[in-house]
Amino acid sequence: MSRIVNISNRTPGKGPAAGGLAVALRKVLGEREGFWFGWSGKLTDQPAKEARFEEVEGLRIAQIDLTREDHHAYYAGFSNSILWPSFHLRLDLATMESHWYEGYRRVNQQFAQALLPLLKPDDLIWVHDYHLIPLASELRRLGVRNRIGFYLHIPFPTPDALYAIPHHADLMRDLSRYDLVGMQARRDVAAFTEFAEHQEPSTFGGQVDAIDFSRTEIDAFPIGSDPDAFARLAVSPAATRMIHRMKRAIGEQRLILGVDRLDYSKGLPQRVEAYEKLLANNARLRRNVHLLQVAPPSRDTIREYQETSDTLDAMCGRVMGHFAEPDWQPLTYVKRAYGQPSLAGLYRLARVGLVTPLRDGMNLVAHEFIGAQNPDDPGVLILSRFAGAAEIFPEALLVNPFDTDETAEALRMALDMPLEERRQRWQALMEAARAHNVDDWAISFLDRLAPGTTRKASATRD
Ligand code: ADQ
Repeated sequence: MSRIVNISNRTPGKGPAAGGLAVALRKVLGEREGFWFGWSGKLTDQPAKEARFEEVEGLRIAQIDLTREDHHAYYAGFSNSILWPSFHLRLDLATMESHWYEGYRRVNQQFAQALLPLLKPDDLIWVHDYHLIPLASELRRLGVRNRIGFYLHIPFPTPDALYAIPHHADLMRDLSRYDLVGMQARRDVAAFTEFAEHQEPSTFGGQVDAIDFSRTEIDAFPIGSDPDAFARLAVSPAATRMIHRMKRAIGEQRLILGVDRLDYSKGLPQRVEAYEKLLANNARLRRNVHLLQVAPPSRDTIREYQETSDTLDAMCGRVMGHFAEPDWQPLTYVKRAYGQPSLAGLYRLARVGLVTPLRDGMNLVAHEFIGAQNPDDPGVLILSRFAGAAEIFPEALLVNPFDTDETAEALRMALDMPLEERRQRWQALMEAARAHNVDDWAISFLDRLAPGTTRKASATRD
């Protein structure tokens, strides 16, 4: 069976990580030969040429260091101040410093050069996410003929947002150098196809060469979690301890739960505003509900992230000032990450899971929340229609997160929902979560990348 060479910006570290990819892939790749390649997390003065190998919790990991300047332009710059906001349709939050593109390109070249001596001819190469769009081009330039797949974990932008990105035509040409491009949702494939089929009018009236996508297969491969593992985790001793801690704090109040990285795409201020409206419109719920928002900071060197954090601080303070009493607090806001067992406990205790990103590739919190519910007394999932997960989970209460009146009303409905309806909805959701579990996601992507090569893995699993 071919080895899998898995490549992402960061390789998985030890301990709890508030990042989607590590959680999703650790298990599947642990069962295959190969290695995971990425940046070491170290910044140096000189560019590193060779990767270092180490073993992390059963995975073979190869890493390179990057220079401070390159890393800044590549990561905080082009990837997270241009591509992330634009792909999430937040051009207003993008900083279009197009010179960052040089550092972005250089880091992709360094990845390719360090990878080259490590590759075998029949390795399957799987590249992850928007940091590494040019990697296949750079590998092909060095003569690599292997099958290379790319998976985009975030949404694909609509054509107008795409055209606003400096060097977008190069990036699209880079995507055409992959054998397979996987997206989270059908809406992303549709946006990509719209670009590929129409392509754009020429700049300055000149002729633009159409990009040839005929050798690249594009499809949706919605990622998932391991819902049965979450079901087990949710009754583990660590989860039970967390449930007791929370119950000591809120007693019989019903818990509304949000769990996110602190990111403007997650719609956190809108969520708190919806909760504020719920309390304002339904006096009977005061003292009977509690919002817990868990949101550890991420990318906090970027100004827009600090601003989101400040906005959220101010909004939580406002709701506290307005509704809190000496013996009742309407919400708790925790700016730290928790391990999966503690999260599973919180999911299970929650009457409502509030997952309301303004735009999200998939959103694994929605999958994990479903897995962790008590089948006899399940909570209700309120889910943004702009999360990729909305295509998988139509039985959630789907909301437009920009409309905080609508979200407030969904909260009221969720809190009032009879047990029978909660059970019926949850059963359908759990079935969908199982049908989209993370093992099948990885196997179906790899199977499409190299037909026949993962059959053995599927058979062993069954
Ligand atoms: P993220 O934007 O990081 O991921 P999401 O899918 O919601 O978002 O979460 C990924 C993982 O991080 C989940 O396993 C979750 O449990 C964990 N996590 C989130 N908040 C946490 C917290 N407060 N404490 C501890 N753990 C936390 C990106 C894309 C998503 C896509 C994933 C996977 O933005 O759209 O679903 O990749 O493809």
